[in-house]
Amino acid sequence: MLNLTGKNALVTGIANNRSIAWGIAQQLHKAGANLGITYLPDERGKMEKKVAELVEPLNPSLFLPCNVQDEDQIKSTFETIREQWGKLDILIHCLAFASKEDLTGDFSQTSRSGFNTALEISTYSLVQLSGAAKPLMTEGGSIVTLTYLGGVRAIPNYNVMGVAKAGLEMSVRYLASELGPQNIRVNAISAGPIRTLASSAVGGILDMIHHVEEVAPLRRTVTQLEVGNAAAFLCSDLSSGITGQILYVDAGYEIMGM
Ligand code: NAD
Ligand code: 0WE
Repeated sequence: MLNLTGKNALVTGIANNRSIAWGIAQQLHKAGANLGITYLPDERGKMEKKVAELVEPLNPSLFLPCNVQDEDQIKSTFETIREQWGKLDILIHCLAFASKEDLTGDFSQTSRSGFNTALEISTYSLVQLSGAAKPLMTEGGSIVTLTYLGGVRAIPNYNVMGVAKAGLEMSVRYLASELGPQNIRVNAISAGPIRTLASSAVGGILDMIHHVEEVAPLRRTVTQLEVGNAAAFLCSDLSSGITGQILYVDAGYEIMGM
């Protein structure tokens, strides 16, 4: 059965109690995993305090700042894992960012810097974190990232994030191909729209959610905990034959043509 005891899991992307990464961390904890949590530090340390209070019940044995735009923070995160844990089994990549002005209006007007930022934070970070995790996954491992249908179809206003997710999904395949011989599996969960800090900042997200509630086979949206359950599955031996895949956790929305 689903059992992650003895597994060391690094979870990125928790900002608050609505984060998808929070749903994932709770389900990995429930399955018995030992957790390390990273957060995006700010100048005043507000995020550190907020996330620390939130995750306290999950007893993380590591709690570290990790801005993926900062090479040194990534280095020291994995250095600490090497010293404290010795090996890593699970990496959850659950972060994305594009500048707000690039998530509305004409895609053709995306600035060079906006394009670069979105792909650096949302796409390259998976490659970078996986490369850092590789030498620590000495007993095999599982890497899971979060993607969205807007990386496969043109969804209004998703714009540069769609390009970033297309790159992310292809990165999953190349990483799976490279890391498979070391028994490291790499998969993505394509989640349906969920109200989180990132999505709530997007105009029209409620209309999109209502559309999914009308059209998706299950006639509802999905929850962070449902995504967390799928992630726990992809991190466990129950999915030992699965790598390089995009698993839709979207109440079935993706299959519909109308
Ligand atoms: P969220 O705002 O809770 O999470 C986004 C996280 O990215 C935050 O924790 C933030 O701190 C982190 N982040 C941003 N820039 C960073 C940086 N430079 N370094 C480190 N961390 C950084 O929102 P969410 O909706 O839970 O998003 C998590 C993932 O799920 C993203 O990849 C998103 O694209 C994906 N996703 C979201 C939805 C949705 O509808 N909410 C649907 C499908 C996929
Ligand atoms: O991947 C996402 C959210 C990504 C995101 C959201 C923001 C808003 C705040 C990345 N960067 C930022 N930057 C900000 O300043 N989702 C899948 C949720 C989402 O975002 C959309 C969606 C959906 C769904 C944007 C446009 C249209 C639909």
